[in-house]
Amino acid sequence: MADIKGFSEEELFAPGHSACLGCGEAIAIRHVMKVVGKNSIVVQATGCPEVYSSVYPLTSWKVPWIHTAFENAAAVASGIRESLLQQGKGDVRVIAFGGDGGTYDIGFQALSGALERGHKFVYVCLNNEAYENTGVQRSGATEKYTWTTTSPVGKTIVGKSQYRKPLPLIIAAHKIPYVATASVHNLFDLKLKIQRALDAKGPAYLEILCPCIPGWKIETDMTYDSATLAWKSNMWPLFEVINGKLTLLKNTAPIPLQEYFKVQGRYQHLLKSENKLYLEELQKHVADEYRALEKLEKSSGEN
Ligand SMILES: Cc1ncc(C[n+]2csc(CCOP(=O)(O)OP(=O)(O)O)c2C)c(N)n1
Ligand code: SF4
Ligand SMILES: [Mg+2]
Repeated sequence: MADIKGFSEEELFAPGHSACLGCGEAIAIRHVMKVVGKNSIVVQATGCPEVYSSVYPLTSWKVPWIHTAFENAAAVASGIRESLLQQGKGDVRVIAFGGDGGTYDIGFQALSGALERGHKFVYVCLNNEAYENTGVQRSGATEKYTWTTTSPVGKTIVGKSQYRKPLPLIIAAHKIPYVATASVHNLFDLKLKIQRALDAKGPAYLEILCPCIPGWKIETDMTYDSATLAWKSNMWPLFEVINGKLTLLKNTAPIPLQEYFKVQGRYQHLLKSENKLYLEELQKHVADEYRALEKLEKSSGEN
Protein backbone atom coordinates (compact mmCIF):
# COMPACT_ATOMS: atom_id res chain seq x y z
CA MET A 1 0.00 0.00 0.00
CA ALA A 2 1.26 3.50 -0.83
CA ASP A 3 0.35 6.95 0.52
CA ILE A 4 -0.79 9.77 -1.79
CA LYS A 5 2.83 10.74 -2.48
CA GLY A 6 3.70 7.18 -3.52
CA PHE A 7 5.62 6.18 -0.39
CA SER A 8 4.93 2.83 1.26
CA GLU A 9 2.59 2.82 4.26
CA GLU A 10 3.92 -0.49 5.58
CA GLU A 11 4.71 -0.24 9.29
CA LEU A 12 8.10 -1.81 10.02
CA PHE A 13 8.46 -0.07 13.39
CA ALA A 14 5.58 -1.50 15.37
CA PRO A 15 3.53 0.34 18.00
CA GLY A 16 3.56 -0.79 21.62
CA HIS A 17 7.08 0.42 22.43
CA SER A 18 7.68 2.53 25.51
CA ALA A 19 8.79 5.87 24.05
CA CYS A 20 7.31 8.97 25.70
CA LEU A 21 4.06 10.12 24.16
CA GLY A 22 5.04 12.54 21.37
CA CYS A 23 8.66 11.36 21.07
CA GLY A 24 10.15 12.94 17.94
CA GLU A 25 12.62 10.10 17.46
CA ALA A 26 9.89 7.44 17.36
CA ILE A 27 8.02 9.46 14.69
CA ALA A 28 11.22 9.81 12.65
CA ILE A 29 12.10 6.10 12.86
CA ARG A 30 8.57 5.05 11.89
CA HIS A 31 8.60 7.16 8.72
CA VAL A 32 12.20 6.42 7.76
CA MET A 33 11.44 2.69 7.94
CA LYS A 34 8.39 3.05 5.68
CA VAL A 35 10.72 4.28 2.93
CA VAL A 36 13.59 1.91 3.72
CA GLY A 37 11.34 -1.14 3.41
CA LYS A 38 11.62 -4.77 4.43
CA ASN A 39 14.78 -5.70 2.57
CA SER A 40 16.98 -4.08 5.19
CA ILE A 41 19.13 -4.52 8.29
CA VAL A 42 19.11 -1.88 11.02
CA VAL A 43 22.06 -1.05 13.26
CA GLN A 44 21.14 0.91 16.38
CA ALA A 45 23.56 2.75 18.64
CA THR A 46 22.77 2.99 22.32
CA GLY A 47 20.23 5.69 23.22
CA CYS A 48 16.51 6.15 23.85
CA PRO A 49 15.22 4.20 20.80
CA GLU A 50 17.34 1.17 21.65
CA VAL A 51 15.86 1.14 25.14
CA TYR A 52 12.20 1.71 24.27
CA SER A 53 12.04 -0.52 21.20
CA SER A 54 13.69 -3.67 22.51
CA VAL A 55 12.59 -4.42 26.06
CA TYR A 56 13.20 -8.17 26.32
CA PRO A 57 11.32 -10.31 25.23
CA LEU A 58 9.55 -7.72 23.03
CA THR A 59 10.70 -5.84 19.94
CA SER A 60 9.20 -3.16 17.70
CA TRP A 61 11.43 -4.09 14.77
CA LYS A 62 9.97 -6.07 11.89
CA VAL A 63 13.37 -6.23 10.16
CA PRO A 64 16.69 -7.66 11.42
CA TRP A 65 18.06 -5.25 14.04
CA ILE A 66 21.30 -5.15 16.01
CA HIS A 67 22.12 -3.02 19.03
CA THR A 68 25.68 -1.69 19.17
CA ALA A 69 27.66 0.44 21.56
CA PHE A 70 27.81 4.19 20.95
CA GLU A 71 31.29 3.92 19.56
CA ASN A 72 30.85 1.39 16.79
CA ALA A 73 27.47 1.76 15.05
CA ALA A 74 29.04 2.93 11.77
CA ALA A 75 31.79 0.29 11.99
CA VAL A 76 29.22 -2.49 12.50
CA ALA A 77 27.08 -1.11 9.62
CA SER A 78 30.07 -1.07 7.27
CA GLY A 79 31.02 -4.63 8.30
CA ILE A 80 27.47 -5.85 7.63
CA ARG A 81 27.47 -4.10 4.26
CA GLU A 82 30.76 -5.70 3.15
CA SER A 83 29.64 -9.13 4.37
CA LEU A 84 26.37 -8.80 2.40
CA LEU A 85 28.35 -7.86 -0.72
CA GLN A 86 30.54 -10.95 -0.34
CA GLN A 87 27.37 -13.05 -0.15
CA GLY A 88 25.97 -11.44 -3.31
CA LYS A 89 23.28 -9.62 -1.31
CA GLY A 90 24.19 -6.04 -2.22
CA ASP A 91 20.52 -5.13 -2.61
CA VAL A 92 19.92 -5.38 1.18
CA ARG A 93 19.77 -1.86 2.62
CA VAL A 94 21.92 -1.16 5.66
CA ILE A 95 20.70 1.63 7.93
CA ALA A 96 22.42 2.87 11.09
CA PHE A 97 20.57 5.00 13.66
CA GLY A 98 22.45 7.01 16.27
CA GLY A 99 21.41 9.78 18.65
CA ASP A 100 23.20 13.13 18.66
CA GLY A 101 25.33 12.03 21.61
CA GLY A 102 26.22 8.84 19.77
CA THR A 103 26.92 10.70 16.52
CA TYR A 104 28.35 14.15 17.29
CA ASP A 105 30.49 12.92 20.16
CA ILE A 106 31.02 9.27 21.02
CA GLY A 107 30.54 7.51 17.66
CA PHE A 108 32.07 10.19 15.45
CA GLN A 109 35.41 8.41 14.95
CA ALA A 110 33.80 5.24 13.58
CA LEU A 111 31.39 7.28 11.46
CA SER A 112 34.11 9.42 9.93
CA GLY A 113 36.16 6.31 9.14
CA ALA A 114 33.23 4.49 7.53
CA LEU A 115 32.38 7.53 5.38
CA GLU A 116 35.98 7.93 4.27
CA ARG A 117 36.19 4.22 3.33
CA GLY A 118 33.09 4.69 1.18
CA HIS A 119 30.83 1.83 2.31
CA LYS A 120 27.36 2.17 0.90
CA PHE A 121 25.02 2.56 3.87
CA VAL A 122 22.71 5.22 5.27
CA TYR A 123 23.51 6.78 8.64
CA VAL A 124 20.56 8.52 10.31
CA CYS A 125 21.31 10.83 13.22
CA LEU A 126 18.25 11.31 15.44
CA ASN A 127 19.09 14.70 16.87
CA ASN A 128 17.17 15.71 19.99
CA GLU A 129 20.01 18.00 21.07
CA ALA A 130 21.04 16.18 24.25
CA TYR A 131 21.84 12.81 25.82
CA GLU A 132 18.18 12.32 26.63
CA ASN A 133 18.11 8.69 27.72
CA THR A 134 20.37 9.32 30.69
CA GLY A 135 18.61 12.50 31.82
CA VAL A 136 19.22 15.42 29.44
CA GLN A 137 22.99 15.94 29.45
CA ARG A 138 24.45 18.46 26.97
CA SER A 139 26.00 17.11 23.77
CA GLY A 140 27.95 18.58 20.85
CA ALA A 141 24.55 19.17 19.21
CA THR A 142 23.16 21.30 22.04
CA GLU A 143 23.05 24.98 21.08
CA LYS A 144 24.66 27.72 23.19
CA TYR A 145 22.63 28.98 26.18
CA THR A 146 20.40 25.91 26.19
CA TRP A 147 19.48 24.50 29.60
CA THR A 148 20.44 20.87 30.21
CA THR A 149 21.24 19.09 33.46
CA THR A 150 24.98 19.45 32.79
CA SER A 151 24.66 23.02 31.47
CA PRO A 152 22.31 24.48 34.08
CA VAL A 153 21.11 28.05 34.28
CA GLY A 154 22.53 29.87 37.29
CA LYS A 155 24.97 32.52 38.42
CA THR A 156 28.09 30.86 36.96
CA ILE A 157 26.75 29.82 33.56
CA VAL A 158 23.54 30.54 31.65
CA GLY A 159 22.99 27.19 29.97
CA LYS A 160 25.58 25.66 27.63
CA SER A 161 28.68 27.80 27.10
CA GLN A 162 29.58 26.65 23.58
CA TYR A 163 27.91 26.82 20.16
CA ARG A 164 26.83 23.51 18.67
CA LYS A 165 29.12 21.64 16.31
CA PRO A 166 28.20 22.08 12.59
CA LEU A 167 28.11 18.33 12.10
CA PRO A 168 26.14 18.08 8.82
CA LEU A 169 28.74 20.36 7.18
CA ILE A 170 31.60 18.41 8.77
CA ILE A 171 30.07 15.25 7.29
CA ALA A 172 29.68 17.02 3.92
CA ALA A 173 33.42 17.81 4.04
CA HIS A 174 33.98 14.03 3.76
CA LYS A 175 32.73 14.45 0.16
CA ILE A 176 30.24 11.59 0.39
CA PRO A 177 27.49 11.59 -2.26
CA TYR A 178 24.57 12.56 -0.02
CA VAL A 179 24.15 14.64 3.17
CA ALA A 180 20.91 16.25 4.35
CA THR A 181 19.07 17.72 7.31
CA ALA A 182 15.40 16.94 7.88
CA SER A 183 12.75 17.38 10.53
CA VAL A 184 9.70 15.56 11.83
CA HIS A 185 7.47 18.53 10.97
CA ASN A 186 8.00 17.98 7.22
CA LEU A 187 7.54 14.26 6.61
CA PHE A 188 7.29 14.55 2.83
CA ASP A 189 10.68 16.30 2.71
CA LEU A 190 12.05 13.70 5.15
CA LYS A 191 10.83 10.79 3.04
CA LEU A 192 12.19 12.28 -0.20
CA LYS A 193 15.55 12.72 1.49
CA ILE A 194 15.70 9.19 2.87
CA GLN A 195 14.84 7.93 -0.65
CA ARG A 196 17.70 9.98 -2.13
CA ALA A 197 20.02 8.71 0.63
CA LEU A 198 19.09 5.13 -0.27
CA ASP A 199 19.69 5.82 -3.98
CA ALA A 200 23.12 7.42 -3.40
CA LYS A 201 26.10 5.65 -4.90
CA GLY A 202 28.01 5.48 -1.61
CA PRO A 203 27.60 6.48 2.03
CA ALA A 204 24.73 8.82 2.89
CA TYR A 205 24.00 10.83 6.02
CA LEU A 206 20.64 12.19 7.10
CA GLU A 207 20.19 14.18 10.32
CA ILE A 208 16.64 14.58 11.63
CA LEU A 209 15.59 17.12 14.25
CA CYS A 210 13.52 15.17 16.79
CA PRO A 211 11.93 17.13 19.65
CA CYS A 212 12.15 15.38 23.04
CA ILE A 213 9.29 15.87 25.49
CA PRO A 214 11.16 15.90 28.84
CA GLY A 215 14.44 17.21 27.40
CA TRP A 216 12.90 20.22 25.69
CA LYS A 217 10.32 20.58 28.48
CA ILE A 218 7.44 20.68 26.02
CA GLU A 219 3.89 19.38 26.15
CA THR A 220 3.33 15.98 24.51
CA ASP A 221 1.30 17.59 21.71
CA MET A 222 4.01 20.15 20.87
CA THR A 223 6.40 17.92 18.90
CA TYR A 224 5.22 19.06 15.49
CA ASP A 225 4.89 22.74 16.47
CA SER A 226 8.32 22.86 18.13
CA ALA A 227 9.98 21.33 15.08
CA THR A 228 8.10 23.73 12.79
CA LEU A 229 9.21 26.73 14.86
CA ALA A 230 12.82 25.46 14.79
CA TRP A 231 12.73 25.62 10.99
CA LYS A 232 10.78 28.90 10.80
CA SER A 233 13.24 30.65 13.14
CA ASN A 234 16.25 29.29 11.17
CA MET A 235 17.43 27.41 14.26
CA TRP A 236 17.15 24.25 12.14
CA PRO A 237 17.68 24.99 8.44
CA LEU A 238 16.75 22.23 6.01
CA PHE A 239 19.28 21.57 3.27
CA GLU A 240 20.85 18.79 1.27
CA VAL A 241 24.27 18.37 -0.27
CA ILE A 242 24.21 16.13 -3.35
CA ASN A 243 27.64 15.34 -4.77
CA GLY A 244 28.97 18.57 -3.25
CA LYS A 245 26.11 20.85 -4.33
CA LEU A 246 24.24 22.41 -1.40
CA THR A 247 20.55 23.32 -1.77
CA LEU A 248 18.60 25.11 0.97
CA LEU A 249 14.87 24.81 1.51
CA LYS A 250 14.34 28.59 1.51
CA ASN A 251 12.87 30.30 4.55
CA THR A 252 11.88 33.69 3.16
CA ALA A 253 10.25 35.06 6.34
CA PRO A 254 12.22 33.95 9.42
CA ILE A 255 10.50 34.46 12.76
CA PRO A 256 12.33 35.70 15.91
CA LEU A 257 13.94 33.04 18.09
CA GLN A 258 11.60 34.01 20.95
CA GLU A 259 8.73 32.39 19.05
CA TYR A 260 10.60 29.08 19.09
CA PHE A 261 11.83 29.49 22.66
CA LYS A 262 8.57 30.39 24.32
CA VAL A 263 7.00 26.95 23.84
CA GLN A 264 9.96 25.21 25.53
CA GLY A 265 10.86 25.08 29.21
CA ARG A 266 14.56 24.69 28.40
CA TYR A 267 14.68 28.25 27.01
CA GLN A 268 12.49 30.19 29.45
CA HIS A 269 15.57 31.96 30.94
CA LEU A 270 16.34 33.54 27.54
CA LEU A 271 12.99 35.32 27.57
CA LYS A 272 13.89 37.21 30.78
CA SER A 273 15.06 40.82 30.47
CA GLU A 274 18.32 40.14 32.38
CA ASN A 275 19.35 37.68 29.64
CA LYS A 276 18.50 39.91 26.68
CA LEU A 277 22.15 40.14 25.60
CA TYR A 278 22.45 36.36 25.37
CA LEU A 279 19.29 36.18 23.29
CA GLU A 280 20.55 38.87 20.94
CA GLU A 281 23.91 37.13 20.56
CA LEU A 282 22.19 33.87 19.68
CA GLN A 283 19.85 35.60 17.24
CA LYS A 284 22.86 37.12 15.46
CA HIS A 285 24.66 33.76 15.43
CA VAL A 286 21.66 32.00 13.89
CA ALA A 287 21.35 34.70 11.21
CA ASP A 288 25.10 34.47 10.46
CA GLU A 289 24.91 30.69 10.15
CA TYR A 290 21.95 30.92 7.76
CA ARG A 291 23.80 33.50 5.63
CA ALA A 292 26.82 31.17 5.55
CA LEU A 293 24.58 28.39 4.22
CA GLU A 294 23.22 30.74 1.53
CA LYS A 295 26.78 31.58 0.49
CA LEU A 296 27.67 27.88 0.39
CA GLU A 297 24.61 27.23 -1.75
CA LYS A 298 25.84 29.84 -4.21
CA SER A 299 29.52 28.87 -4.20
CA SER A 300 28.95 25.10 -4.32
CA GLY A 301 26.88 25.67 -7.48
CA GLU A 302 29.81 27.34 -9.19
CA ASN A 303 32.00 24.20 -9.19
C1 LIG B 1 30.24 4.66 26.19
C2 LIG B 1 28.96 4.90 26.90
N1 LIG B 1 28.84 6.00 27.68
C3 LIG B 1 27.66 6.25 28.31
C4 LIG B 1 26.60 5.39 28.20
C5 LIG B 1 25.28 5.70 28.90
N2 LIG B 1 24.23 6.15 28.01
C6 LIG B 1 23.28 5.33 27.54
S1 LIG B 1 22.11 6.10 26.58
C7 LIG B 1 22.92 7.59 26.77
C8 LIG B 1 22.36 8.83 26.12
C9 LIG B 1 22.38 8.80 24.62
O1 LIG B 1 22.24 10.07 24.04
P1 LIG B 1 22.00 10.19 22.50
O2 LIG B 1 23.01 9.44 21.73
O3 LIG B 1 21.84 11.63 22.16
O4 LIG B 1 20.61 9.42 22.32
P2 LIG B 1 19.17 9.79 22.97
O5 LIG B 1 19.09 9.06 24.27
O6 LIG B 1 19.11 11.26 23.13
O7 LIG B 1 18.22 9.25 21.98
C10 LIG B 1 24.07 7.46 27.57
C11 LIG B 1 24.98 8.57 27.95
C12 LIG B 1 26.78 4.23 27.41
N3 LIG B 1 25.78 3.36 27.22
N4 LIG B 1 27.95 4.01 26.78
S1 SF4 C 1 13.18 11.00 26.69
FE1 SF4 C 1 12.92 12.11 24.74
S2 SF4 C 1 14.01 10.85 23.18
FE2 SF4 C 1 13.63 9.56 25.01
S3 SF4 C 1 11.69 8.50 24.63
FE3 SF4 C 1 11.21 10.38 25.78
S4 SF4 C 1 10.76 11.93 24.19
FE4 SF4 C 1 11.82 10.24 23.19
MG1 LIG D 1 20.06 12.75 21.95
